[in-house]
Amino acid sequence: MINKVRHKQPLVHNITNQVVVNFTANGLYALGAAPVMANAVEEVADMVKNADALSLNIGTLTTPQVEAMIIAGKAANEKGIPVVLDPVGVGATPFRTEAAQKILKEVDISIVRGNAGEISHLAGLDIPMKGVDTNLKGDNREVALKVVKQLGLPVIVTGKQDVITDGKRCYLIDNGVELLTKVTGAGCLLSSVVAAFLTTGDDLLEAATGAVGFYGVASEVAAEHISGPGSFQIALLDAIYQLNSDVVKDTIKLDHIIVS
Ligand code: ATP
Ligand code: TZP
Ligand code: MG
Ligand code: MG
Repeated sequence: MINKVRHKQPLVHNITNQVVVNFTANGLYALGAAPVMANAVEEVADMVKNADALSLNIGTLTTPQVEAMIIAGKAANEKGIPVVLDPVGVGATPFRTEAAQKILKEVDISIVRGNAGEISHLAGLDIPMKGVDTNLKGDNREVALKVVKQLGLPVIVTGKQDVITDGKRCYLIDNGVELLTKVTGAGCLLSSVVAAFLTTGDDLLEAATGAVGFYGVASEVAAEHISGPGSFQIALLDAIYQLNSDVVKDTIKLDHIIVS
């Protein structure tokens, strides 16, 4: 899949938060994809016409941005390109929660990616949030399987263990390093990497799992020769750029369960 992404160089249209715009664009370039950031309600539908995937991220949401996401999402649905939703901090405020629900109602989302707290909130479970982070500890698999039923669409729950499920199949990935939680945008970039992988034409759940596994292995490579979060952030971009499929195959810690 990574070779397909690098060959295709898909254009990923991101409507994302102010914190991670630059990191997300650089991460997509490092991956071999092409980023574009466009937020204006006047242009998002036109931008989607050129895009291969759409990544929606509610991290620093405003009312016009919600409107732009819905316009872009509908245009993406019409075109038949994948749409990823990262519900950053959903549950932290009523505005975010209502906006996320509205986007889910109006747009056909291909897959949602978030931490366990965010994903739980989307499904109406009341989990304490600390800003955009969650203190929720426990089994991500349990959360994912509960939530996927309620939401009725595929989910990626990330954390120490990553769970990718559509309610029938469930992939578990145990790669990744804790330093990812000390770099802002590590999750947001992953959501856009998932969007890029969904353009390969592979089975959606397998493509999403490929993206999450690739990213986890890249983070492990990046963590090998760094001194802290600053150099790790740069090393992660370099690892995403350099990582080849053989290393991913040798390093990925992947498990697969059939749910039903
Ligand atoms: P948050 O908003 O809580 O920081 P996030 O949106 O940044 O969440 P994460 O859940 O941190 O997203 O996932 C981003 C990446 O970090 C994923 O690849 C995940 O596997 C990895 N990750 C998160 N926590 C850990 C951990 N404790 N150990 C190893 N990898 C982790
Ligand atoms: N505040 C609003 S959006 C954002 C912060 C800190 C970035 C969140 O990034 P991630 O990838 O969820 O850690
Ligand atoms: Mg994070
Ligand atoms: Mg996040």
